Amino acid sequence: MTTQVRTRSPEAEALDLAVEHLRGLQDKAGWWKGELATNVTMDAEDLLLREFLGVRRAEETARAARWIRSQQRADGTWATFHGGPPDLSTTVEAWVALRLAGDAVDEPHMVRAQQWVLEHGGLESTRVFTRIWLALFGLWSWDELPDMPPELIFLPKWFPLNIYDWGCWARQTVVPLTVVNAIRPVRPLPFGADELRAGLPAPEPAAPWTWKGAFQRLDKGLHAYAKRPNRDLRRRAMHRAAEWILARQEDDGGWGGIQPPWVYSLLALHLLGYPADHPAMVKGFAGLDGFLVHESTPDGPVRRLEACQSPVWDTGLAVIAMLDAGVPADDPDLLRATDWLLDEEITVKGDWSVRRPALEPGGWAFEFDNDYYPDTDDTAEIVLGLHRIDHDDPVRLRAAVARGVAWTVGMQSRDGGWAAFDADNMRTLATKLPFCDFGAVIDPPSADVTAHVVEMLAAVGLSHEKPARRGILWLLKHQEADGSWFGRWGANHVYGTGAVVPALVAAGVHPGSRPIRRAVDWLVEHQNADGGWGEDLRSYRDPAWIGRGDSTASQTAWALLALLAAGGADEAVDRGVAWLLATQRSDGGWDEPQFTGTGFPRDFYINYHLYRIVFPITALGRYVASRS
Ligand code: R04
Repeated sequence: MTTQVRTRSPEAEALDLAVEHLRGLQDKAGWWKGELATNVTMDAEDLLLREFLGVRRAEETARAARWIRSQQRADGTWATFHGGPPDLSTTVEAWVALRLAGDAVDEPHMVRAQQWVLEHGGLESTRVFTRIWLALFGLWSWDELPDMPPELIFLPKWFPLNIYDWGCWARQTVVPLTVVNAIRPVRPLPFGADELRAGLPAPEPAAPWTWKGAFQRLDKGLHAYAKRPNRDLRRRAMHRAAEWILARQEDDGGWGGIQPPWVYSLLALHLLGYPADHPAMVKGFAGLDGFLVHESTPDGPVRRLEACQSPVWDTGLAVIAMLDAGVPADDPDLLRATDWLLDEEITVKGDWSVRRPALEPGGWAFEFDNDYYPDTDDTAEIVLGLHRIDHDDPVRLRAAVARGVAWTVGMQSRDGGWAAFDADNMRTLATKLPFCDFGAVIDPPSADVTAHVVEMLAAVGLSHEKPARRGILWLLKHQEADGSWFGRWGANHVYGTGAVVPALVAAGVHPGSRPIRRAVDWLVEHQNADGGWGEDLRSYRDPAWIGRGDSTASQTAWALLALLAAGGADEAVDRGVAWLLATQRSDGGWDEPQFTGTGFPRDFYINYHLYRIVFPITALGRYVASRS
């Protein structure tokens, strides 16, 4: 008789290796933070800001320019995501930044960019933000930009287009830009940008009975008013805007923890006369430096700017991943993460309280220091992790979890869904403004966020209460005709479906029910021949790409999370897991050049560098647990 030695499965081995890799990425203070990569408009605008303020230095210019050049493709263009189509506004901003760095118009890489821009509409066809940057240097006329007056800040919170009808990121961007726009500064450069003008005539105005046409006519009126505004009203509006901006500066010196409001707020304060040594300005610039990533390359050192940082989000996802991998609930690394997260709890009111004045603060934000903008998505993930932790101060932990849950419940929108940062932020009027030609401008409920919240409510035993039930109904109502769910903050239907199915099952929806089976069928139909899943970001603009794209580690994991929660589809699951094992690197991680995070559908995308490790660990962990 022979004794059987039970060897560990290859899946369990892969999981261990991945967990060790993840442990190695944790900061001593307890948090995880992967780089949040976006596109070169961050770096171009950084150089333009410093040029405008007269503080641009040669060495940082050289490093940023080196990075921008390294991202140019063979056709001379820049994209907004890895492998994406050329983007006109990004290419124009990169070209101007490289001119600033001293690249000559007739160097081959500049000619290629210029040629492509001219063939695709020129400066005239770029987004409003790009043309604002050009106007600051006299490369575009302020007269040919949509007007946005600072008096906007006086609109009461019930009036259409008031700033609290805008998504928090758009609100924080537009308030400082109204100040810039009222001052219309021009600081000429030693070069022009006429090389990029295609000579196109201004587009025909839209018909007056459409929203677009009506707003174009309103814009004409605003331009006329801007020439002779009521001086007293304007002065008070500028003063109010400055106060509003200063009241929202965070401890890290930034605004909302994201680059555009940060940069435009510094610009506005500067134009309002705040000197470079004013504490708000000093703090603002120092904090922005914390968003720089430095790297050495064969061509020399580079620097690039993160649009935003994700420590709370990444730490929450890493905690969940470790727990799903079977790491004990009192593991020292998990306890360090827990202590750090407990200290990050939001204890003050923010802009969200304008729509929910009676609601007590609680929950978590995305970043180190953005206390005025907690979000329900982060709060849901943090609670999903924390409530499973075996902490030596369980009273403190349970109280923080309870406050997070209560805050999130209070943030439910009136249609039963949840949005990320605000409740009831679904008036679409702002989206029709000529000024708003880029990104999302409002923050309505989405399937991915609602799913995370429903999953959290189920985890803390509240799935039978009214908020969760309304959330479940919201999700069922928003299932797409093909059986999937849309992904607002991750790419795309694979993310949405990967979030919703586990949430619905956790909340008690029967795995054999029709909505779940239709979602499973959709995932199985969209599995790649290699066993993985992938969905290209082009899917936001072109439905032909929905559910299609090269397999990636994070998207394969999302699909697996749904299939494992639903049960069945064993063959698809095994092939997906096999893909993860086959593509794992020897150090336990995965490569993922593809962007699988969404800032704004169609316009702004994110490569979260930790997604490639945390989601495969969660998926492998749940797989191993389900098969043992
Ligand atoms: C993944 C879900 C967590 N949570 C979303 C957080 C996303 C963090 O990354 C960004 C958020 C951003 N907001 N607004 C911008 C932005 C960029 C990010 C933004 C970008 C360009 C311009 C204006 C704003 F990287 Br112009 C909220 C739900």
